[in-house]
Amino acid sequence: MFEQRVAVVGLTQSGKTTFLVSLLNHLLEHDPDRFQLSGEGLQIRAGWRNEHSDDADHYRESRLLLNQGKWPQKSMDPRSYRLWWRSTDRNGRINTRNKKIAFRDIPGERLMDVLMVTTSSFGEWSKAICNQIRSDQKLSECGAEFIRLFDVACEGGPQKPSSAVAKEQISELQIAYMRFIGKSIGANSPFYTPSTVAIDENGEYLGEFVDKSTGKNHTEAVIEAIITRGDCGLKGKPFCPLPAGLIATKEGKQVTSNFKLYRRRIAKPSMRSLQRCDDMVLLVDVAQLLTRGPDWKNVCQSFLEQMARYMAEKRTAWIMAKRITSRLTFGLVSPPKTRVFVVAAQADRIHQSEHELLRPLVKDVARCFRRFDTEIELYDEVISAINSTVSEDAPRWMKWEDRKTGEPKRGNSPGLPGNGFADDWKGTEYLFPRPRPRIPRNKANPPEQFGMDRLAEKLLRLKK
Ligand SMILES: Nc1nc2c(ncn2[C@@H]2O[C@H](COP(=O)(O)OP(=O)(O)OP(=O)(O)O)[C@@H](O)[C@H]2O)c(=O)[nH]1
Ligand SMILES: [Mg+2]
Repeated sequence: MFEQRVAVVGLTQSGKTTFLVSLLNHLLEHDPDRFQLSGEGLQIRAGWRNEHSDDADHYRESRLLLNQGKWPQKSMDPRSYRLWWRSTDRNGRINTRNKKIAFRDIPGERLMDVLMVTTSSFGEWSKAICNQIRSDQKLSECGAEFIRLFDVACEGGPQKPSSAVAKEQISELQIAYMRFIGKSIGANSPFYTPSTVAIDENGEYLGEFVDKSTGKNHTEAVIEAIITRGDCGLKGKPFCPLPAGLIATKEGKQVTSNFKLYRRRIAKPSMRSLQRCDDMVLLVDVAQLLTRGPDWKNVCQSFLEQMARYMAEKRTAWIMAKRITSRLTFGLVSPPKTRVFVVAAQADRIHQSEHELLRPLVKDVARCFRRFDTEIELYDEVISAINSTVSEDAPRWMKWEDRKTGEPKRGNSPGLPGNGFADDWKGTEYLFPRPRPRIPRNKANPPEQFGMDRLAEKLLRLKK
């Protein structure tokens, strides 16, 4: 039986795991009044394909955390949630035969490795990373030392330096690159690749190694943790961007093989699961985006651009066969498109009266996908997986419970820009609530949501 594969992607903390926990909860315990699908009375019956899998256990643990007023934990490993489902009418008559669906959740950090699969060699990746650093104001501030050393190493031209010089230059560049990543993390930029710097190959999280007791500022503590852990690649096999002259040396070849091993073991498996999906749900936390400002948005956008290009390049045998058929039939049979749902997530952090203003903002962030309209079908949605605030009638006043203390709070949510991102937008002018999850007293009931039912309807192709 055909399995529908859905990849749920987005930067770290965009709300992927929470989205899936809520969606799975609504599908597994479907209540047509809380989750209305395609007209009245349509009922979903769904279950795990393997009740005892690690992934099913992970879902149950995350759901339990919600009951305790806590959000799901940060993801460290990729997960696949595999369900069967069918729909019935209000009298229990079966509408559809059993179908299979698999949802894929990847830690947001791994997406940052996308450049490793969209470039064809270590040299090309090195150039792409340097261009990325040079082209962004914040990144070029964080990476000034690295770029200076890179340019010095380039001055030698394409001829190989001596072995001793190459060794010294590579080790200086490696340290400078790790310092650059530390500064970038400290400056809240989402740019860090290889992503093992943040989550190593065994799923250990950098945050746990950052020693806050040393009296150093946060960025220095992050840099120290990165350099001590040395996880700029696989354990004991570090790499960083190198100029062509150094790549050609014996030492540079060793770094190239570290890069290739990383690409094979970490970057390709994560990214390939995206390329193989039938549908993609791309979550954008607009509240976070507005708060972080234009530098952050620029970095996000250039990564989305890479992802869009990668998705459009699908090369699975089936699609290739369809492409050939399409040519032979003069386009009468067209190859299937990947559906990409660009979602303004966590919309409950923004006053209800402003939700429609989220749409032009996410459209802007994901506009690069529009360029690939022969391969990608694009939708935009506004959702909250767990509606945890109450919007009052008074303009933009909201109520919620504090994320840490649970104390009741009331505040005025900042107004969203009316015509997309403004030219003079800095980020500092925005601050949105960070509530604790609001869960029904009756713990068997799935959480209140909005927009997820509309999205599920399209995802499951229930709407005629
Ligand atoms: N108000 C509100 N906050 C949400 C919602 N979904 C997620 N959040 C917030 O976003 C945080 C991150 O959510 P996750 O689901 O863990 O994010 P993720 O995308 O899986 O993050 P990684 O695992 O790091 O890739 C949560 O701890 C919540 O604070 C939502 O529907 N409403
Ligand atoms: Mg997660």
